[in-house]
Amino acid sequence: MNMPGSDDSLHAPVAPNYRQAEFLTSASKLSQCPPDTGWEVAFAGRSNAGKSSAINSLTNNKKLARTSKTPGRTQLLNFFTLTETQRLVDLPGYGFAKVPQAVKREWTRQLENYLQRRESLRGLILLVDVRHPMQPFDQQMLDWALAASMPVHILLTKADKLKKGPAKSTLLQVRSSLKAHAELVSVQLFSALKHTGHEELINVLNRWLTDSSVIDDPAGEFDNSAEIAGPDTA
Ligand SMILES: Nc1nc2c(ncn2[C@@H]2O[C@H](COP(=O)(O)OP(=O)(O)OP(=O)(O)O)[C@@H](O)[C@H]2O)c(=O)[nH]1
Ligand SMILES: [Mg+2]
Repeated sequence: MNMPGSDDSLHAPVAPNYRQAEFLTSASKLSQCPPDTGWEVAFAGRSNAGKSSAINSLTNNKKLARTSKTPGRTQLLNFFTLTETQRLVDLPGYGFAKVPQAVKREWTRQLENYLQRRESLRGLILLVDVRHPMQPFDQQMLDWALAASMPVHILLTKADKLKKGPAKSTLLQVRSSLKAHAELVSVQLFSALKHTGHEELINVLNRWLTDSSVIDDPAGEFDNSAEIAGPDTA
């Protein structure tokens, strides 16, 4: 066990250079994930929403995360290192169609496991197709995150598919519908194809990936699963 102050991972890191992202490992369940320390942000969303494309656009590396026209391309949790203590995670999409029910159920279970137990997870980037905003699955993910006090930043993706006016009005509509949760939830337009929306996204990622609040825990044992379990574990 690390003594407070004796471990570099207990010091808040500086904002990373996203272009230095490198593939670390894939996991099909929580036990296969890399050590749960440091700062991690996960990209979630329906299958085909553009999670892998967004990571590639952000890191300026077309080959980093595998993308596909076929929904369900990303079937594992894929981890990318930014620095020794900061990571991005490409999650499998939910709502994928062409896999057997049993496989679907197992993926959903592993995804939930990850979201509820991963202590280094600092926030969720939720990708939603701007043409079909906030479908039931998206709402479910958002509800889970809110219940867990997990910050969520919504990317309305494929913004290039709409004209500026309709894209902007979708943004305002979604933002207004989530006004009550403004402390935890933010929304922006994004296009991996046109590489637009990077600055706004990077601002959010930098904030989460350099969040020092966890370091204030004197024992260095901050546990965000406690927030999910309830106040009696605090
Ligand atoms: N026009 C446009 N197409 C996009 C954009 N982002 C992704 N796509 C396309 O959408 C499809 C799905 O993209 P992926 O990045 O593989 O989606 P994903 O969310 O990782 O999908 P799964 O791994 O199946 O969950 C691909 O054909 C991409 O080229 C975008 O911003 N604009
Ligand atoms: Mg993918």
